[in-house]
Amino acid sequence: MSRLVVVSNRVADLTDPVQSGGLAVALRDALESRGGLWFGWDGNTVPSGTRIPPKITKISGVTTVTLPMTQRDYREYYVGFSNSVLWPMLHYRLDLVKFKSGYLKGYKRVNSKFADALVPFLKPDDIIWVHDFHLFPLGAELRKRGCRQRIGFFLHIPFCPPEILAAAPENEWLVRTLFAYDLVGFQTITDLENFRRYVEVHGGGSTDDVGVTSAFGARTSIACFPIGIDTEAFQAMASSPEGQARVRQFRKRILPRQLIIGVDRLDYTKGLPDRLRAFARLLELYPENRKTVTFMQIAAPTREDVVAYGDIRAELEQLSGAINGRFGDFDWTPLRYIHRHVPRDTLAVLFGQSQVGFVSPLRDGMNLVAKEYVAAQDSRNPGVLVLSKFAGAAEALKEAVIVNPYDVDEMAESLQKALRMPLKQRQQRQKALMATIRKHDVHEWQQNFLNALAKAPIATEPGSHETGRMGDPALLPDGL
Ligand code: GDG
Repeated sequence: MSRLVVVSNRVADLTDPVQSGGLAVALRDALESRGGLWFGWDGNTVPSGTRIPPKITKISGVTTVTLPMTQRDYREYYVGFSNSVLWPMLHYRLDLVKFKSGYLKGYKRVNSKFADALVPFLKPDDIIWVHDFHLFPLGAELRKRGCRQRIGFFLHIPFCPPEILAAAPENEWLVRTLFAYDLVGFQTITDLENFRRYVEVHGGGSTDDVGVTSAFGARTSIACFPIGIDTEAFQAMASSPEGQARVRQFRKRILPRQLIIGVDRLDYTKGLPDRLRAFARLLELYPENRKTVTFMQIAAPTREDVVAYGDIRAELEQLSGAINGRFGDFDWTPLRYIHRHVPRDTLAVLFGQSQVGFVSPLRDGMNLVAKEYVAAQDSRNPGVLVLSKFAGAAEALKEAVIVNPYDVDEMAESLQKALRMPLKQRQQRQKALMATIRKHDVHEWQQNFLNALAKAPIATEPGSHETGRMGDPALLPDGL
């Protein structure tokens, strides 16, 4: 079997079980099961002009190759083009796009640096799997350097409609770079359709019925690969005796009869302010929930150098203070808002102990929390998942209580419905949801993507496949 080379913006610390990114959790699993190499940023910044060679580490069959980023690259590529242009844009939030000169140049520069640093580690028969919006042009950069391996790309976040993407600087260039990959994977049919429409409108493109799309005078394959979780492992974590004991202790202290839980990175795409408002509305409309229901929202810190994240944080702090001030009492805190990372096993147990999992993103590629919540339930007395129709996960998790995350009243009604749902109905829904996440788990996701990549017709990108020096075993760094 060919060696798997995963490339993502950030390489997770494989020794740290407290990972908060969905991507990190899924990829660690893919690499551990096949063996391979994971290449990307180590999370550190160094002064501009500093040159530090890549660091090579081996952990349980996985080699990680990481490099730091200069402060300028961090500002222009990471905070700038990736997180202040592409992230809001692809989540349909043109209003939050902040474009400054230097951002696009920085994005191109870092993709080119990544390619330079990666090429010496590649072997001719590697399968290369590039992840996410930070690295759209990496495939094209690798091709320029003579890489002829199969290269696939998976977009973890939504692909917005062409009408929105058209507002991005050099959007045609950006989409055209995807044609250097042999396979481009999306989370949902909606994303795939948006891409297909974009290449039709802007690239004079067309897609045949096996998913080969031709545009801009080039060709690639496109398909949907909805990401899953390691369902069995998460289920086991939720029922671990240590975790259960920790949460029993905790329940004694806060004593809610019913718990609603939300867990997210603190991101404006996750719909947190209206989620909090929906909880307040629940207490207003159905006062019987006062003193008996607590809403715990865990919002892990993320991307704190991006201005929009500071704004959303301030809004949530203000809102949670207002809700507790208005409804709280000596013996009851309605909202527990926790702005920090919580260990993964504690999350799993908390999910299992909650009557409602409240997942209301305004737009989300998939949303793994929704699937984790389902995995953590006890089938004899399961909680209810309340899920935004704009999460990619809603395409498959049809037995959840589906809500419009922009409609606060509707969400409040749905919370009430979930809190009062009869046992039989909860069990039926849980059974169906569990069957879906068992069948379509992270193992299936990896296998489907990698099988499709192995079979995809070779992409054609003008001038992309000329021979190069890379892949010569004599040039590989020691030990690889
Ligand atoms: C991107 C896409 C897509 C959260 N807080 C803590 C914590 N988490 C974990 C969750 C879950 C993961 O982080 C979040 O995954 P999501 O899928 O919900 O969201 P993103 O981070 O935005 O991920 C998304 C995903 O990529 C995969 O393709 O589904 O749409 O946006 O696993 O449990 N984990 C710990 N402490 C926390 O405080 N340990």
